[in-house]
Amino acid sequence: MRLLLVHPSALMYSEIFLRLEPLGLERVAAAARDAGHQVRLVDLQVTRRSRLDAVIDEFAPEAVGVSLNYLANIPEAIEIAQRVKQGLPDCFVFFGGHSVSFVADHVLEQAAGAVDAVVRGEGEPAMQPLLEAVRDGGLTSVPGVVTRDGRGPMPRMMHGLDEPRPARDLTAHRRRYFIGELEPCASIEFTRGCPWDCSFCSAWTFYGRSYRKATSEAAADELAAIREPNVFIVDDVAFIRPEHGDAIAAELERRRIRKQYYLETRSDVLLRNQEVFERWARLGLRYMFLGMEALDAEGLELYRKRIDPDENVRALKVARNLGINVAINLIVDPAWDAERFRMVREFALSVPEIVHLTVMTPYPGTEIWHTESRRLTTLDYRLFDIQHAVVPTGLPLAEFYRELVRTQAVINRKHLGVSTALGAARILAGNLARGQTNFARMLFKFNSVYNPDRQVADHQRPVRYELPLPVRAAPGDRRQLYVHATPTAHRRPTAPPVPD
Ligand code: B12
Ligand code: SF4
Repeated sequence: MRLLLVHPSALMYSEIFLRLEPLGLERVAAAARDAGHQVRLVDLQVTRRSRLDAVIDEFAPEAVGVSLNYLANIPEAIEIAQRVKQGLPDCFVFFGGHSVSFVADHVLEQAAGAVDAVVRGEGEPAMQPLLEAVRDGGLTSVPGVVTRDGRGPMPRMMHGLDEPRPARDLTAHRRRYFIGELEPCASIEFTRGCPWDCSFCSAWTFYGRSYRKATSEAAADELAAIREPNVFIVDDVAFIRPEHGDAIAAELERRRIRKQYYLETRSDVLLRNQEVFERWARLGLRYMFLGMEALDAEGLELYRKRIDPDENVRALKVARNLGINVAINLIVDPAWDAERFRMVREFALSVPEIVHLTVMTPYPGTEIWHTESRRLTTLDYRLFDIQHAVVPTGLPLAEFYRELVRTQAVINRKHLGVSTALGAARILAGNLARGQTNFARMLFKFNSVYNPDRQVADHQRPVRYELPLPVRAAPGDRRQLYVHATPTAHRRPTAPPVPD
């Protein structure tokens, strides 16, 4: 069967800092190819929409799958589905990915026939049975599949991560993937899932707090096959298990593989497993993203981060000593007043780290979706990108965005200040010499994208597609939030103990 897989456009507010390959979609593509299908992939993060239209016309796909990790992409995905059906009414159109797994029935209704099915959960195991069922019938017996006529059994998780290897050969324009100065940059997955349970996050509900690892041999084989000099490790929390990080490092040392790395982790994991991060710093670990989320104990408790402010401060010191650049994330509570923004600006200017701000947003699949949702001021999918306020703001909305953007601008200027610019100039010159322009564009694009008037105007746009109104979940059994069936053999098999 001819299968076309599509990743929607980048969300504007994140495109400035990074744009990365659609790793999940590449794995789905590999699973379909292993099952004998002919597969093409179009990533609209780096390809014009007109190119997608051309591929649809030339390739005449029999099935089209769209990746929906991000809620804010749902309206665009529905429009793509409509476009496909207009030209190819018999083509089977399906959606899959993180976010759509939590709102599958609703999206099928909204698409009004343009989408034939949503695949919930991990896509790899679904591809072979799904495409067989498209040809032979029996869609509603495929695990994870939801159609307007019924749904298959709950999706099951894969046992390991080693196979299939992402079909990186299907992504064109790979030079356009970057994160900060690391360009071009590929992505890799060493582990999947997270054993913690933060209240604002859906990573743990999607994977049911399970935690699976690639073998060190497979991880090293994959890294050896990656052509880019830079690699973003997509794991939710890197190196939870130090022996796993060490085993991969040992393979890389043995094979003399050297690249520059960017990863995400938690302060407590860094403090506990300093040696493994030190070893990776020697192997090329340059950047680390720490989701600190709040500066005070009260905020950390509210988000159920299970970390105290002192651990965060100590983790920053450790990272500095290791020579790793750190980006910190802080969650902006829409209730903040001007004084609170001022304090955050003061903090951001007092530390050498890069500080990112994201606005607290209840997403389907998170606990706060059920507790905060009665306060939602909008159901416009496009505003659920953690750069807009979707619950009431303490300040008038326009003033809230002015404070938010002012704070982001102060932080941005700090990093583009004279000394940084001098340091950046060397990197910039090197990247430009290699024909890499993403970092250069990032340095100059900030003011055109981050603009309070534009953010307020985003709330005034006519809304065609809205999120479903959340149902209040019964307190108690949080497993009701899980996407996959969780057989006992799969539940947190190797995760460290995390208090319930
Ligand atoms: C790596 C990552 C990124 C990377 C790379 C994104 C990319 N290009 O793919 C970067 C750093 C760029 C990023 C950015 C953002 N991210 Co992000 N990201 C992740 C993270 C940690 C892992 C995703 C990943 O690569 N996993 C590994 C691959 C193999 O799995 P996968 O992509 O999920 O794909 C599997 C399934 O989803 C499914 N699948 C996926 N696509 C398809 C398609 C079909 C047809 C089918 C059948 C199945 C299928 O099958 C795949 C294989 O099993 C997730 C959290 C998580 N654990 O999922 C958050 C997450 C997806 N991100 C999130 C957010 C909020 C963002 C940002 C908005 C943050 C910001 N401040 O701007 C931006 C927006 C980016 C954009 N689109 O412009 C949220 C999504 C919230 C939501 N409900 O919309 C998540 C869930 C994190 C969270 N804790 O809440 N992100
Ligand atoms: S530790 Fe990170 S990935 Fe895990 S639940 Fe918390 S925010 Fe999500």
